[in-house]
This record gives sequence, C-alpha cells and structure tokens, in this order.
Amino acid sequence: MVERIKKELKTLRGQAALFVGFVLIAFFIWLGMSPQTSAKPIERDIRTIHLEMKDMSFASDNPTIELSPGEVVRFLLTNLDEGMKHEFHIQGTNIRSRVLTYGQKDSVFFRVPIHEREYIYVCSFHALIMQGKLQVKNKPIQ
Ligand SMILES: [Cu+2]
Repeated sequence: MVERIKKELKTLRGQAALFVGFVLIAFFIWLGMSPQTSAKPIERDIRTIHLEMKDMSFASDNPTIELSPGEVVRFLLTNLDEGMKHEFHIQGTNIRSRVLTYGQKDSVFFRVPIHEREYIYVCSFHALIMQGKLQVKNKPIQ
C-alpha cells in the first residue's frame, strides 16, 4: 500500500493530486481562521427567539416572553400550520413579519426600548387566539 502511494507520488498525476490535497487543506484552515467581518459579532450577540406557528398558536401556548431593556432580539417565525396563513406583529410598533404560508419562515428584529413595559404580539389574522405577551423587565442582579 505504502509502496504504491510512493510510486504514485512519482508520477505527475500523483503530484497533482497531492498539490490539490494541500490546497484544499489550506483553504479549510483559511476558512476557519479568516478574520470575522464587523457584522458577525453583532449578529452573534442577538438573541433569537424561535416561534413556530402551529395549531393556531405561537409555540403551542403563546408564551409570555421576557425581554431585557435595550437588547436586540430576533424573532424567527415558522409557519407549520398546513393551509393557514399567519404573520407576526408587535402591537403598538411597526414590527411585522411577512404573511407566511405553510412552511415559510421570516425573521424580524426588535430593539427593545429601555423602559419596562408590556407588549402584545399577535397574528393579525387570528388575533383573538394567537396572541401573547412580551414583558420588558429589568432582571434582578444575581
Ligand atoms: Cu394566524
């Protein structure tokens, strides 16, 4: 086996293969080490809140979600309700997702204000049953 590889390496084809191998390894090392663009650290700091729309609800029970004053959150919405259209809107703001059909996703970003308060999020089409609370609260220092 080793002999065969040695022989192979003496041929032009073998050397070309070796070269391609090195280039690939160098490329993956470069991918891992490449400096991050300025957008990446910011993106990483944003908390993502995934809300699946299913059975005419957000995440089964329209959860009350606590937000910290001043944070930026991303709501990731996925419509898993076959045959139903849903959307996501935070009342009293202009935060609104696209209208999603079954299987579609959308993200909206929300810069949480610095004051404690409560918001209601809804699907405007089914606001009576698809609504939950966002509570902007200072967390007690632990
Ligand atoms: Cu809906």
